[in-house]
Amino acid sequence: MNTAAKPTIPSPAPRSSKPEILAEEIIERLTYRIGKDAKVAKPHDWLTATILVVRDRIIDKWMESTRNVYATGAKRVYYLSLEFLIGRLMRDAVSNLGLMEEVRDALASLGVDVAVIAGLEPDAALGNGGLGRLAACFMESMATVDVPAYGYGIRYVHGLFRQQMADGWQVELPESWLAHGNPWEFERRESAYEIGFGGAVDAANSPDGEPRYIWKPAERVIAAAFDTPVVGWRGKRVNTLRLWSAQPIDPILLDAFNAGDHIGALRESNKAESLTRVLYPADATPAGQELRLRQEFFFSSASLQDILRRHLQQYDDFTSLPDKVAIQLNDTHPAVSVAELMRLLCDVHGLEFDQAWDITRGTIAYTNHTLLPEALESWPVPLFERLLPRHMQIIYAINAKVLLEARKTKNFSDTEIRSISLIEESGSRRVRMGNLAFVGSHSINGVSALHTDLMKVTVFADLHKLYPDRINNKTNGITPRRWLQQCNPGLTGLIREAIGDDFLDDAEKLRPLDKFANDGAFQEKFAAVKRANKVALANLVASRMGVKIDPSAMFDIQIKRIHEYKRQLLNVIEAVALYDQIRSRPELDWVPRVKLFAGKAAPSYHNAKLIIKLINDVARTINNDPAVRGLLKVVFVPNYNVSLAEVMVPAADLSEQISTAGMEASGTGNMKFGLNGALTIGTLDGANVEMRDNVGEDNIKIFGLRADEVADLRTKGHNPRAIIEGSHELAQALSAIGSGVFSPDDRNRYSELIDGIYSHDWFMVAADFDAYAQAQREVDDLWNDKAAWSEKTIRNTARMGWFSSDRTIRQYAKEIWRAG
Ligand code: B1N
Repeated sequence: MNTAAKPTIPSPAPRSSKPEILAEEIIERLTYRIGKDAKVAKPHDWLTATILVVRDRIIDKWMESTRNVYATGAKRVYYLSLEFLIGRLMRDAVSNLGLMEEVRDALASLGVDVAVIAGLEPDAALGNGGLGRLAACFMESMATVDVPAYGYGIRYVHGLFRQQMADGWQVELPESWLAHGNPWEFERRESAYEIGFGGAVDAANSPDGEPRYIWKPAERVIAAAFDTPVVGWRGKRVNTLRLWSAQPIDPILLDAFNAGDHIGALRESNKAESLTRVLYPADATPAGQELRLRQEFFFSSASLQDILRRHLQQYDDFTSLPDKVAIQLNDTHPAVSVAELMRLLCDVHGLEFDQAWDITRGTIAYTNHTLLPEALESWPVPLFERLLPRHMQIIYAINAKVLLEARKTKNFSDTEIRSISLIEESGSRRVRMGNLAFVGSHSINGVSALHTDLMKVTVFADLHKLYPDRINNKTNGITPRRWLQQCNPGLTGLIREAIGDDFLDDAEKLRPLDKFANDGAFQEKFAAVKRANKVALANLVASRMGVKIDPSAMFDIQIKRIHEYKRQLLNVIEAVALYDQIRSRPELDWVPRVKLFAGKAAPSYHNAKLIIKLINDVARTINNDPAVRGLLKVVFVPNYNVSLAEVMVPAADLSEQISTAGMEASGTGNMKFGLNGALTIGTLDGANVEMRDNVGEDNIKIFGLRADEVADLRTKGHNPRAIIEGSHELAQALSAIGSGVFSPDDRNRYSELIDGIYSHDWFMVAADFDAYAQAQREVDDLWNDKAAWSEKTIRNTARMGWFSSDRTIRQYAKEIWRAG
């Protein structure tokens, strides 16, 4: 042992933020880290050099944040998510550090345009949609409201596919966000864990006579950590996003290689690396393959081993785990954590089952994001048993305990027992991950008030009866830094002029803007900002697609994953109906509209891909018809991602949030549009309900069936054919689409899609059509009253502050985590 006194190591001097110093450092990184002469540096080199300089300004805070948690013994929050849809990071980091102008000036002095290099940063798409983007907003808000937190996920080499259009059809191309390296991340070679799969379980008797079980996996891989710092607003706190990458235990089998089997020598290595190679492109659609379960276990096990190691190092035993650690499961994707935490506590650290169970439930909490039955994860028992034999045993043991409790304390009937069991017994036997997550958690939350209420009476009705105080609501939110300040600097500037800066630190302080809603001069400025944002979007559409759109038309936008329940189909059918009307009543005063769509379809989701093709077919026909005289345009913007949303959201006049009531758990795009001063047309679904409560019913256009009415119609049955026959407009639009008016090259292309509406209309497209079309015409009338329109949109911005993810995170911290 080294007994010599440790030398005092001085801390590095704080970094200056003067533009001259920043410029000097950028040149120094360019030269010594990237090895490029400024004369020949490419825009990408400037970007990397700039990120390295910005990153340095984060590191001191990062270390300080970490040291503080150790020193104070504060509780740590771990957010386990298979998806983090973070998008670009530079503007976010620079803006949160308050260095926007300095960095711009520094780069300008070097002849570099910050906007140009910022546009080169890859959009990190390690997620599909709302669930992944929520995780990213939460990371930023946890740093902002000073919650010590780690995000844990997977470092996919290929994020969500790039979407291209080929003759109006979606084509998926691989996305390689790491192609130019990733200057934000730090590889942590010391934080690596072994993850096992398969094999068998050995039983042995411990000294106290209790049986002990030891899992002997047949396969093992290494989970290696890559850390990205996450800076909160005003650089207050810096948390860590830790993403796991799979690596082989033996990078190359030399015996095989030397024997001439060069491919076989790399087999293990390829197999390991394939684990974290791609993100599953499923969004509320099933992703039931073995590799997916392997990914789920891989990142859950690595994260839990890391959490327990850190805890043990600081606190020496596990009884304090629930007091010092909160683990939040983002949906059921990490639900195997319940069994893995039990295994680590019992088999590896020697705790008794019952004690481990109390600790597990005290530590873990679960967020549910969907009620769609097809999206609820379950795994075939034989697969689970083969891949995770010890976990299967533990799940049976947990099941026995819970079912016994239900029989004894609540007298549950056989039907109730069947519905709460962790094993689905009808048909082929399957492990129900939702039930596992539920029983292993002290808190189960939904993501909007309506969704939480529905959870209690649908999927989790019987579990809710057994544990009536576990289900709670945490309505989603969005970070106002990215979704107002950064994506809409024009509006941010205007608000600051009007009401000062308080709202920058607390979005609910947008409220004083309400006073300006009727102020004519302010209305004009507000409209001018919107117009500038529309011009920017029009330029993007022109340069990317060669389509001209008129910024003085109403921009009516629906951007989100393509899914039947989200009803892009309803929107495009209404466009067809409007097209008919414009042609048959050309003398009327039609409001010029541009209907913009964007979104990706799961590659295996046939109807979703067909809907994309339909939008493009309809767009081609309408946009090329001189009879429309430019009064209606339809545009499908390809490759929707976070960066595209940052341009489209600020440019929207009308936000389409039109899901079949009861099916969209919350939605978060709805909030982004409202905050940026768009009017919402929507159903009473998900968080739309709370948006109406906040902005007031005069400032949102609600239409259509409510969730309970949808449920009623579905049980009683409705007659879509009769509805269609009773609606001339709808009948005509459906018949045009179904008979091939928009697809002369393949007249039957849409016949099945349209038949679905006639025969069952599961998503209530026919049932809601008339109400939707009428609501759209009312929106037209409002548009014609410029002052009324302005007033409503200003009130939306003023009253959306509650939907800040800072509010959401404070509620999680207080009511679930008891942390921060
Ligand atoms: O989560 C969002 C909500 O705002 C949306 O309403 C909801 O649809 C979305 C399996 C999902 N629910 N379920 C998923 C994603 C990937 C996957 O493989 C399911 N995404 C949602 C945030 O709460």
